Amino acid sequence: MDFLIATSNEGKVKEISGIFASLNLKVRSVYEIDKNFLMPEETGKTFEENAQIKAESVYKLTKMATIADDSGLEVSALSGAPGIYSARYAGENASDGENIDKLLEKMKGVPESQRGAKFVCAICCILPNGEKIFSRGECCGFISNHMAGTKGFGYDPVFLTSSGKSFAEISEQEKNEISHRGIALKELYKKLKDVIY
Ligand code: ITT
Repeated sequence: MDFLIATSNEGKVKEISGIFASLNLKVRSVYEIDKNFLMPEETGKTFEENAQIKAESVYKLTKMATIADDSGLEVSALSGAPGIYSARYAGENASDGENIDKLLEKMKGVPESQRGAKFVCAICCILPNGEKIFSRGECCGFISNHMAGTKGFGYDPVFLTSSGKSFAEISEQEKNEISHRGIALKELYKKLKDVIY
C-alpha cells in the first residue's frame, strides 16, 4: 500500500520516507499529487487532534492512505512549552533559527540539572476505507545552551541526547533509531501489519 504524507515540512518527509523504506512501505508527499495543497489550520488542543486534522484534510481530497505527523518539543523548565506551538513559538511563520533563539533566551540561566525536555510525535494514519490508526512516540533529552551540528531540522541543533551529542550531530539513521518520530512510526507499523497484510 502506498501512503501520502500530509506535511509541508521537508525534514519530516525525509525522515518518514527513510523510516518507511526500512519497513518496506512506500510514501509520497501530498505535494506530488497537488502542488498547491494548503495545509489546514492547526486548531487542535493536542498533538493527536492536530495530526488528525492534517491527515483528514489530505484524505478528504484523495481518499488515499494518508499519514500525518504533529510533533513538538516539551521543555520541563518552561512548563511543557513550546509543546503544540513549537512551529510558531517565535510567531506565525517563524524560522527554525528564530524559534531556537527564543528557546535559548528563555532557558538562559537555567542550570544543567533542570534542562530536561522531550520531543513528542503523534501520528494519525487514515486507510482508504476511512479507518483511523494513531500512534505516539516520545524521546527524552536536554536543551543545550548553544547550537551544535548541521543535520536534521527544527530544534535538532539544541536538543541533546543522552550521549551528549545534539540531534543535528548524529546521522539521520541514528536519529531515527531513537527519535519520537522513529518510535511513533514503528508503533504505527506494528498496528498496520494486522490490518494490511
Ligand atoms: P506540518 O504541520 O506541515 O507537518 P510543521 O513543521 O508545521 O509541518 P508541526 O506543526 O508538527 O509541523 O510542528 C512541529 C515543530 O516541532 C516544528 O517547529 C519542528 O521544527 C519541531 N520538531 C518536530 N519534530 C522535530 C524533530 O525531529 N527535530 C527538530 N524539531 C522538530
